[in-house]
Amino acid sequence: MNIDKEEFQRQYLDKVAKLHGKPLEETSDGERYQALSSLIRDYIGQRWLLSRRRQRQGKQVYYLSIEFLLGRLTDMYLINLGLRDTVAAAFFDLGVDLAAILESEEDPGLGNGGLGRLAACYLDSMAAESLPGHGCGLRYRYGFFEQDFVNGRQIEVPDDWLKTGFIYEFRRSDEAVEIRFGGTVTPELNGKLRYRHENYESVLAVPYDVPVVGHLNDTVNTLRLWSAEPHRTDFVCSATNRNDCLKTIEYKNDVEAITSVLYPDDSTRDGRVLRLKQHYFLTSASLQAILADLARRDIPLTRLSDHVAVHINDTHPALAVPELMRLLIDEHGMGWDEAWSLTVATISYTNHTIMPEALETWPVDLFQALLPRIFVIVNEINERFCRELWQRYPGDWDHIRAMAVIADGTIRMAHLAIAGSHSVNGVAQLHTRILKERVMSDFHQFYPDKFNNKTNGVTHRRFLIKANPQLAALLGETVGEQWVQYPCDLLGLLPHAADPAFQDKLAAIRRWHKSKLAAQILDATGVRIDPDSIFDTHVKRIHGYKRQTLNAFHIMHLYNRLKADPGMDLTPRTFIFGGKAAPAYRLAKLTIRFINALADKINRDKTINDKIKVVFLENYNVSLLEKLLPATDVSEQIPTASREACGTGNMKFIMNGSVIIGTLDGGNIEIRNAVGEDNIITFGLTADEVLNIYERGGYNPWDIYCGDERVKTVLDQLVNGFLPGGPDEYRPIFDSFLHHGDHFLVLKDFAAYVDAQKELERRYRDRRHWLSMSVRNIAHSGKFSGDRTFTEYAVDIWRLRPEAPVRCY
Ligand code: 26Y
Repeated sequence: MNIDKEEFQRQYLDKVAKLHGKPLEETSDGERYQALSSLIRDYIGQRWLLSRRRQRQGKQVYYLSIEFLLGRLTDMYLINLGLRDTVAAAFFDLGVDLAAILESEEDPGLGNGGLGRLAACYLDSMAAESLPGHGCGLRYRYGFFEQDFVNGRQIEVPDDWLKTGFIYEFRRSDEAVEIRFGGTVTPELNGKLRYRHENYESVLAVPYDVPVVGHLNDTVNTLRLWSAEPHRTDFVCSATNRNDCLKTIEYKNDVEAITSVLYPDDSTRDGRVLRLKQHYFLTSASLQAILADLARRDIPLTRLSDHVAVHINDTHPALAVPELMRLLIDEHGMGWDEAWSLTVATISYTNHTIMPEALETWPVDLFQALLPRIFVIVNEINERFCRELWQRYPGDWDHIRAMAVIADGTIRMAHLAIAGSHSVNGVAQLHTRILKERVMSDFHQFYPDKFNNKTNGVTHRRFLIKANPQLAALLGETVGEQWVQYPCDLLGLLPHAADPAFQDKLAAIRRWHKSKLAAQILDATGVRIDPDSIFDTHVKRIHGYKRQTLNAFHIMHLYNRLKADPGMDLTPRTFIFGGKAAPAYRLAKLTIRFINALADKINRDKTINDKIKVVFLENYNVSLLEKLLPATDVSEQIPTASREACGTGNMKFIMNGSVIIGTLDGGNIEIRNAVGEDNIITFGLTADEVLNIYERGGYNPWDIYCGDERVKTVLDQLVNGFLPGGPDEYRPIFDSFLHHGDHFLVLKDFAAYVDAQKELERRYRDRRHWLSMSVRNIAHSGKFSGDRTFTEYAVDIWRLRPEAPVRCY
């Protein structure tokens, strides 16, 4: 956008006056933020309209996702509009602290982890590549919970992110659609097979559109978030009948619950029903809007798949398959076969996990009661699919039952998604191989052409340009500003990897961020950390397979060594943790308590000369990640091999020059191939070794406990009163390793991890060598740009033609 500093100042002061009726000097940071965001909203509105007009002809992509983990938007809008420098200069002149203003923005946390942040990265990439790709999600009234620590324990506080309003959403009441739950369906035979759906509960889906601004181009795409609202109810309550009024209130509460929280507690039947309601609500509303838009564009439905691609992010929106069938057949009178080929040609599916507990299934009774018409369709899909299987595997009932969409009273959403789409992709080479060869091997044999890999990628705009502007500027000076459009240009850093002048600049930037982070950590936790220590960061959801305990056990072991030999030559290290545990996941919550207790013990111990410090930062979210990235020396990516489909944190850290210590899993393997094995520290069991252990039914952890003194000491310390909190507090963790089989093979990888940590320290001590590793990581990060991944999706899956495909791959 073209606007100079003075003009911006004039518009901003005008906005402050109009909104707040007082001079700038008297406004709070919050009020200043309001004025800035309101001005940005004005700027975007006009561009949005023009972009929509231009896009009318081309094929549109709709990315359906139950999560969109957006992070703060204002600074990203400024960057993408090309206004950040102008605005920073304008505020500097006005004596206003832009960074403080930006901190008053809520962090929209409409997601919980990798899958949701990936969806947000792809929105950013689609707009940056000028492709008409839109997000469809839910407008949760409360975001993923806010995490507080009380006595080291996680407490979940509702995330009331809408309390002061969300300036970047545009409510479109006129485009609301109706969603129907429950009731009865009866076949009506009058020439064609039709169904009458009666006695259902009707809910309004109201869209709120959020603009997605492309980087330095004219594109503004849309993220459409649906909100559940009751039909008009006030007239019922004004009537005299009190019972009607109570029923109306109940209806209103039930409806509003649909978009109240992300992942409602599924330990009760009501909770499970609510989740399924959310899934149907999202898919039905999105597809109705997509078909309405097609009609507005005067495109016949028979050409649907030439003009629309619907992508489902994991199986949560897999009801798109039967819902699209319903719309085509019931609402538009199409026959089954034509509807089916259009559905399959339109829909594509990404699998994000092979963890058995995350492969969604629904009990038939629950499903049928909530979605009776959809159930009839799923049943028909299943029958036709099983007939096809019979043709191929006549008489092989076991095979057919294993692949069926409905079996043993449950509906398997992954099977539905695979049967009903033309493309199924994994998110890293290893993950796709495991899908093809193991988890979905039957399907791969049956549909070899559907399966493909799309290794994840992330956006350099948020995680480098926004998070680390100083580094972004240094990269621009060194390889040319074009790297922003073509992240592979970062390969141009390679000749500078060993250049001491360049290394020193990089080191100075990192040191600046470390000292800033140290001040923030002191402020937030009261713990003083040394900016010259190694910052070793482990941030992600807390989960057994992500093995925060492996990191913690190594820290305990280091501490034990220091206690035994206080003069030990150890490079001071700060271990930083962050991450939320699912509220119902007891062991994960206890892991937080355990690491906090360990931190307490170590940080208070004056005898170790501050050689190690441990902090667990509260409420890890996108904004906190952005502060950690530029200040991190070592990034922990240590899942049990084969369990982490890809991981995306690994990519965000390397683009900021952190060095990974990691297992040979998911994206780490491809990062190692790109940066070279000298520039990453890998260790531990391979995926095939892990899978073989699982096939043998596990291993005996007592062998390691009894055979490795270090492991025995650390495990005993969980239950002998070594940690604050008492000897029984952490027993479930102890038991999970020794009595429940160490499912994630932490003890099995312990020795290799300790060796890898030693190797890491050895390399860190050679400062020049370490910095050259750091440079090489940044240089190779271009391959892990979401623009690259997204272009692959566009060409291979959605059959779009990007204007200028991301070059150099
Ligand atoms: C149980 C069900 C409701 C469910 C809820 C959330 C199932 C899955 C999920 C979330 C999965 C997820 O975030 N997966 C992650 O996706 C990333 C993006 O592809 C991967 O990088 C990461 O390895 C994977 O764990």
